[in-house]
Amino acid sequence: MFYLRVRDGRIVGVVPSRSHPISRGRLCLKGWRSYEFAQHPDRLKYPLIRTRQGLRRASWPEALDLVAEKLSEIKARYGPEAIAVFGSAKCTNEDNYVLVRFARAVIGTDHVDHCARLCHASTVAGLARAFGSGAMTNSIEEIEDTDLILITGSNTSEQHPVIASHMMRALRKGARLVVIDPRKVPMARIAHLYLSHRPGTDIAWINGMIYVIVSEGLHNRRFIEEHTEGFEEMWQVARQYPPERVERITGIPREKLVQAARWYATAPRAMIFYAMGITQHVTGTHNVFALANLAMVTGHIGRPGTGVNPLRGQNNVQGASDLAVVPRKLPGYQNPQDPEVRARFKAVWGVEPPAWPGLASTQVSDAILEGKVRAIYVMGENPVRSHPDVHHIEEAFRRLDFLVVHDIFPTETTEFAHVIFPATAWPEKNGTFTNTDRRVQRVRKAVDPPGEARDDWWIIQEVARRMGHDFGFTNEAEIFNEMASLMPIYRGISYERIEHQGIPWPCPSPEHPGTPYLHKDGHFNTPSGRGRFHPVEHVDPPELPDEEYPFYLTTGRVGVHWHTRTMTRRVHYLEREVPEAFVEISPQDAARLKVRTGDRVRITSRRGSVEARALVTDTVPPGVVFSTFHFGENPINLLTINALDPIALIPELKVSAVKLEKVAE
Ligand SMILES: Nc1nc2c(c(=O)[nH]1)N[C@H]1C(S)=C(S)[C@@H](COP(=O)(O)OP(=O)(O)OC[C@H]3O[C@@H](n4cnc5c(=O)[nH]c(N)nc54)[C@H](O)[C@@H]3O)O[C@H]1N2
Ligand SMILES: Nc1nc2c(c(=O)[nH]1)N[C@H]1C(S)=C(S)[C@@H](COP(=O)(O)OP(=O)(O)OC[C@H]3O[C@@H](n4cnc5c(=O)[nH]c(N)nc54)[C@H](O)[C@@H]3O)O[C@H]1N2
Ligand SMILES: [Mo]
Repeated sequence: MFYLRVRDGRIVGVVPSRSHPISRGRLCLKGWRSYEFAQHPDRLKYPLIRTRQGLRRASWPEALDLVAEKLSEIKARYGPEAIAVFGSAKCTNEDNYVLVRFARAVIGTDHVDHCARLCHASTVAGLARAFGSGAMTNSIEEIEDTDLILITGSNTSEQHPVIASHMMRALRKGARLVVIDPRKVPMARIAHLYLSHRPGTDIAWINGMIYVIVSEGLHNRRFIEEHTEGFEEMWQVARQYPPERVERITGIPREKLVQAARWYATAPRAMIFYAMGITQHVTGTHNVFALANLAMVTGHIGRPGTGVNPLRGQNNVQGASDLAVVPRKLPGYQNPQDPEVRARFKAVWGVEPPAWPGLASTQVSDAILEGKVRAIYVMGENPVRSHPDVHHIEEAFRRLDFLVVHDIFPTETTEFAHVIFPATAWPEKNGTFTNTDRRVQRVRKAVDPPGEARDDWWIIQEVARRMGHDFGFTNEAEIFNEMASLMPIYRGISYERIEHQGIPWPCPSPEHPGTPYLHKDGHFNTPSGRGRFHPVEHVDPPELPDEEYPFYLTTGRVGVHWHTRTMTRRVHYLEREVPEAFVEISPQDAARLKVRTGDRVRITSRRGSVEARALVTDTVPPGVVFSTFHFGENPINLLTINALDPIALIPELKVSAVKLEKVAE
């Protein structure tokens, strides 16, 4: 958390809050200067309408009228299921709540989704089934007092540097660090034990650890008996993963696997941390099940300093998920099929929310190409670069009858939009964000927005009013109160209570202090109150390297950039650090391909081709290359595969097969 220093209406600096329990006066690289993007001249300042000649400036009433008219027309002609709505993990809870009400009560569609689909959809699905709740089980404050930290599929020091600093504190107090990642990321370099595995083989090593733990009698029998169900079925599968077999599938030397298993099982307290390396696979939900199995086998859950802890992505992805910016849910993880829940929403919204199951954002492109979806309303996302298989999504977006986008900058997605609304950015907003450990906290307006930019919630409310629904909100506190009244997990939270410090949900009443860790003493939120084991088998990723495409491509991020770089490309010192698309290649492969750092290489998959500069490094093992999706002009997602996890509908962003060629300059 931090304060902004403002002089003459402009932000001139950042002061981190020392009293905040998580950040404690620390910020990541981007935190210090990222406000620069908000004052960049490229900001969208006026509503824009597309005409045959291109985009032209429009007045607010004109643009709002057009959107209301077009959406009403499409709804009348094709029904609400022809319209999809994408919310934003960059926007506040208040923005997202108004969007959810607009989608479900005004348009009447359940095709509502946001970037969590590409991110932690598998966490939410997996942990909800295993433990009854899809969030981090423990709090960041507990990290420093744990005895063992197991990190897998998370480049923590680059993507979650404030959390990494809590880990460093734990290490200084004597905790052990085990890192399991195909890439030797910075945390792997300081780990007590580092295991490098082939991308897409996580279930095998996790089952292998369970094999070692149970065969050596290191499991927690009492915890398993008293607090869980399904152990036997799970064990029947995990027992087929002895270390020799795991070594063949994953490439992890058996002694290292045994060592990791023993350390994890025998530590008095052990915490698991994971992120996209676990979730972004066609087996994403099964990967999460496997980690939940591992924690329950040892009883490392339900106490401080333990648990299964997905590191969340965007500043408000937890909040956007809580508010049901996802299909098949209502705010607060409530079931839209439940008549009692429906009645409560109807009492406030005036209409019942749709009961039919909507599409995930990753299914929308196909639905457009089949003529089922005709319009999309996007608030604060750049799907044309963040989704896999860019050719496919661009083809779909070109066919849309109508696309509305709110953003703060022109993006690859606004290029397809019929109407573009200029939104306020976070330094210009009031509201709340819910952070990765479920803490609902305030954000306050520090400066005025540029030009005629308006708050996201205001824009949606104005469209809704023109479609016959007056929400009547005059400020963010009113929105918060309505939303909290509908969500038992937020009910006890109010702006007054979080004036100085946030409160982690569940917080059911105004007297409740909030809940720093879930599943206390092994009481799970599942229907039976027990944690549920799930048997899971290793299966190969949908596309493996072969003769023609001999490399694994795994994709992700770097510390200085943010996603599709709409913001960080506009912060001078961040852009200077990494100004160009690059691809990490191992020294062995580089020697074979006669490529050196700085050479241009073409990366090609079955779906497309991009160029990038080679970066020769031992971060990647031979046979694996890594690149980021930060560079819209060299979109790595041209290469990735649009294959989905059947449960969570998250795409396989971490494994595709590619070939490399040196490009003559
Ligand atoms: N600087 C910066 N910070 C960010 C973001 C950003 O764009 N920039 N984005 C935020 C968001 S939305 C998110 S979701 C998080 C993401 O945070 P991370 O998940 O840490 O980020 P990724 O770069 O996607 O890296 C995933 C890790 O998975 C590893 N990996 C690849 N394949 C596999 C595999 O098959 N198995 C396993 N176990 N590991 C594998 C990679 O080597 C990498 O270390 O970061 C957040 N923080
Ligand atoms: N290959 C590959 N692809 C990936 C991933 C990967 O690891 N590999 N990771 C995936 C993950 S984890 C994620 S979370 C997604 C992210 O996918 P997206 O959310 O689509 O990507 P962003 O670039 O963060 O887009 C956010 C947009 O919101 C705008 N914006 C910022 N603040 C505001 C605001 O206050 N109001 C409005 N209206 N707009 C605002 C920004 O300018 C930007 O255009 O990408 C996914 N794509
Ligand atoms: Mo994410």
